[in-house]
Amino acid sequence: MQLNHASGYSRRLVIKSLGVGVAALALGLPIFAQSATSLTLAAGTAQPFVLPKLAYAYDALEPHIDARTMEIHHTKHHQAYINAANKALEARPDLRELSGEQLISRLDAFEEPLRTTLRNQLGGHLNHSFFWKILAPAADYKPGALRVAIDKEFGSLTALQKEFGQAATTRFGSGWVWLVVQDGQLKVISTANQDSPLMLGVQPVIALDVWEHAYYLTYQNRRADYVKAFWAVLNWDVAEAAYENASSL
Ligand code: MN3
Repeated sequence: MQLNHASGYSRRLVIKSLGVGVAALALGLPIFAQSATSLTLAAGTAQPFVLPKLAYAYDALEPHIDARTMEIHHTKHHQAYINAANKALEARPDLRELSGEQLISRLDAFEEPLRTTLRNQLGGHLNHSFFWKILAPAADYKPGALRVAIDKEFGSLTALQKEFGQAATTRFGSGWVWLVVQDGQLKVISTANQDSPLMLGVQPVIALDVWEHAYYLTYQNRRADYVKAFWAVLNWDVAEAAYENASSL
């Protein structure tokens, strides 16, 4: 949809068009949560955006992801995305009631440079918010419907890990690798920079940040080793919940 962004009237149109899409935006994840029937926003996705607290200590993922990396990644990198997204939206009180998920899912409705700023900075905020939740100290999990679906659709967890690792190591430069649900099917995709799977209309189940800042202190250039280590700190309970929500849409 191309809108004339110079007039206040068109800005009201943007809100109206976004509002109509609310029911379709049932992004039922803990972080991407947006009730299909309510405008109540999940913590952290309402404006102004705030840095979510982690459910574990910075050193809780060692030796797989070191404490210093976690602290810098969370307090510096993620905070910077939040600050930039909030700054860009300061001048747009007409968009204040929209959640991060609503904004990122409708980027085409916005003019430049706002569109690119939201893509990069709000994308960074939402991606990292999901990433912190999908991580956890090593623990025993009870395999659920997601693990059954992985076996069915990929053949085995090992086969998924191989495909995921392939996507992670071949993503040139900075980006993310995702296990998503698309049309009811599990699929491995990667996105460049801070592009969100919500921009593609697909729901994330598992996410891995493959920017160098996510692993460089411990792994330097060894991205493949970081990707392997990731599976030891994956929170399968959250992944199962994300899968269940994505599958119910
Ligand atoms: Mn990052």
